[in-house]
Amino acid sequence: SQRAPLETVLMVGAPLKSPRGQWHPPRKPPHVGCGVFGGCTGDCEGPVMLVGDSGVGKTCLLVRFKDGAFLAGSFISTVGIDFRNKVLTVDGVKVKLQIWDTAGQERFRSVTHAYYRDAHALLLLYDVTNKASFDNIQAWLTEIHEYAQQDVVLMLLGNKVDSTQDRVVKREDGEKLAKEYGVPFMETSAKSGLNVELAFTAIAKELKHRSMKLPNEPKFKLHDYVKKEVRGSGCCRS
Ligand SMILES: Nc1nc2c(ncn2[C@@H]2O[C@H](COP(=O)(O)OP(=O)(O)OP(=O)(O)O)[C@@H](O)[C@H]2O)c(=O)[nH]1
Ligand SMILES: [Mg+2]
Repeated sequence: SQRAPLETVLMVGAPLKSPRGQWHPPRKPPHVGCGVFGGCTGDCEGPVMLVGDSGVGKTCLLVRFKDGAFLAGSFISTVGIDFRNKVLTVDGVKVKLQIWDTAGQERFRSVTHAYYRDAHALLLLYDVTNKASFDNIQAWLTEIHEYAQQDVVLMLLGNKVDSTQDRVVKREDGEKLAKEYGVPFMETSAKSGLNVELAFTAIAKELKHRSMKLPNEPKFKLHDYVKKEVRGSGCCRS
């Protein structure tokens, strides 16, 4: 039978506060391979977690990747966290990615904190039409440093590059920030689909490589791969 498109774990209206007034994180999904949240069994990679300010396009990026569609219309802010799986083929091998779509709103921050530790990869997003979302990247990186595993795979994404008229963050600014922190970077559009598949494929390749640990295979270099494969949004980049 078909699953509902959004496997919302924390339902709207569910009590978010414990009697003591503290945030009540939803129960974590079982670790990769347990098969409860969408049938990931065996060679499942991830979890890959999407983080960044509210409205930067995390859910839309995931929907574009998962279903090849753009969620136009009114903005439905994520409550708590959503989980989705997607199978993709990496170097001829089928890889199941488990993806966690977090809520960017401040009031869910402690929910997000509870999930960092189990994430194998993080896609950190800002919105190129929203300067504040870009300025907040440093704070997100501080948080990631505090809560995530030290060897977590991290990538910075500047989303909504289709909105050329409203762009306020230049590609060079994103590149500079990413370089400063030593993380791979690309610009994306959930609307046009630019680089969406690539972002997840790059992560999947890195995770697959790490999990297989083949001694004779040359090390996969995420930075180099992204640099080689990334496409620009402008008219004149090749
Ligand atoms: N033009 C354009 N709009 C986008 C793009 N991605 C998302 N949007 C719009 O931005 C708004 C927010 O998108 P969401 O994906 O729901 O944002 P989010 O990051 O999941 O927000 P939270 O769930 O609150 O954390 C929606 O109105 C989307 O239609 C994009 O690539 N281009
Ligand atoms: Mg969302």
